[in-house]
Amino acid sequence: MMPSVLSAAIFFLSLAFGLPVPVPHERDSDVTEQELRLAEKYLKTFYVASDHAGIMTKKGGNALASKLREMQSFFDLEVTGKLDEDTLEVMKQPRCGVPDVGEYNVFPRSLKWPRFNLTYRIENYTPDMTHAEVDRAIKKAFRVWSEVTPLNFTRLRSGTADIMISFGTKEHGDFYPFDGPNGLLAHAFPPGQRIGGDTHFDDDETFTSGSNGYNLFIVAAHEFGHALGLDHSRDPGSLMYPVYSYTEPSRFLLPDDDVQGIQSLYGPGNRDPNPKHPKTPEKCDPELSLDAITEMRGEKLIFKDRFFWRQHPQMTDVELVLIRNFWPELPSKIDAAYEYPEKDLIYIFRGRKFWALNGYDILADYPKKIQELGFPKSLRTIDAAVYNRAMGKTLFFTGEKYWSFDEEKQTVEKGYPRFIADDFPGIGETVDAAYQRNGYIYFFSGSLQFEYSTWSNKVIRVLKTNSILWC
Ligand SMILES: [Ca+2]
Ligand SMILES: [Ca+2]
Ligand SMILES: [Ca+2]
Ligand SMILES: [Zn+2]
Ligand SMILES: [Zn+2]
Repeated sequence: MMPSVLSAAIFFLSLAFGLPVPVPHERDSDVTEQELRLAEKYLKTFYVASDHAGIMTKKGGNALASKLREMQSFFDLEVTGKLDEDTLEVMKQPRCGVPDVGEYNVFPRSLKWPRFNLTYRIENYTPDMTHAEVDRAIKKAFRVWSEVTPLNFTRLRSGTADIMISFGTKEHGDFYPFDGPNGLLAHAFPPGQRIGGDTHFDDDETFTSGSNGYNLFIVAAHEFGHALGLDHSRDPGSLMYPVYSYTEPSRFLLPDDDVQGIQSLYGPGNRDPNPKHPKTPEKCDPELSLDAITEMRGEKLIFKDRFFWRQHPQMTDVELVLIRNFWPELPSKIDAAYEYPEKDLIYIFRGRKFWALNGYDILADYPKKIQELGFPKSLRTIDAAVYNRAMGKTLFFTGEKYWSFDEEKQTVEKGYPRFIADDFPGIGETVDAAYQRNGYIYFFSGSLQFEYSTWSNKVIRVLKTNSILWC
């Protein structure tokens, strides 16, 4: 097995420097040699061919491009077969060392453990945390899975356990070396004899029980999913998504996608103490409602729960992204958002707080309180906000009323609040989200959106909310 992996690696290498990456994309001129090397290594490691011989016989750049397409499709990127900016961005994210595709050739596997009572042993410790902290993180990570299945995990202090847990660096005894800081964080072997189920952490990382470095509980919970037989998921909200993403451990809830996965192997347990399992929104759900919409530098960001969809103007597909992967400091769900293009800012509202963002950066001094904008102290939330460029005013909707805010003077205008139903007849009494385009305001309320003409002051069309996502 190893020689074929190795030869595939050599093949990719020669491909990289022998042939141009097959791509007429304007971004490619920006790809550095280092990025090209990263891309090859990434595809080689995580998109292992299920049939190496097959790849070897393919001609020219097709093999690399087809791996690239496979990877883009896995991450719901635009499938171009080219090394574009978005693709490189994903490749640079810290992640799990288990391949996304074709792993059955690399890590031979049986599907699941034949019994519910399993043992684990922590063979050594990282210097980053106390032993007690490591023990707690590992125990809590197993509990994620035992709570939703009939599985039980018992810790052994000596001898051989089903799941042997260790920290190591670089080559650490299994021919799947780690890579120094970042990149690969950990890997685990699927259920089976001997090395099966074993879980290794890259000790060149800084593991913590908080948000710095990599949270050991989060990484371990993901790896134990593999140790129990799960593959990577394409659902960006799931624990089994291959890219690391921090959640505060005390607030962690196992996402529904992972529950479905593990229960398809072991069935449900007797009693699930945390039956709330967050679902990832389905863009074409006919009942889809939205939290907020804003534009950002020509893209549309459409917020729903922990996520937003990114809609590029020239593309017919949308990308689903976790809010915290873009802005880790923002709350996990937001109320309202709008762009103020004059200052290249977007404003995000949650409860009485709001943030000003310039691209990935949150401006210093934020969050601020909405009272600072001139709203009464009694106001608890903003439902929706939309900036009217022609007038230089932002409309804030809350309950059945709305305010007009003068961006230039930074004050709420006199005579407000007014009733939504009086000034925007036909859109209903409350608004979930709104955005403006070409003299129309699009108001969203539940599963409906209203195309409202600001010239003729009336609703022109009523559409389904999900039509904004091309459903
Ligand atoms: Ca084992
Ligand atoms: Ca690493
Ligand atoms: Ca809202
Ligand atoms: Zn993984
Ligand atoms: Zn290992």
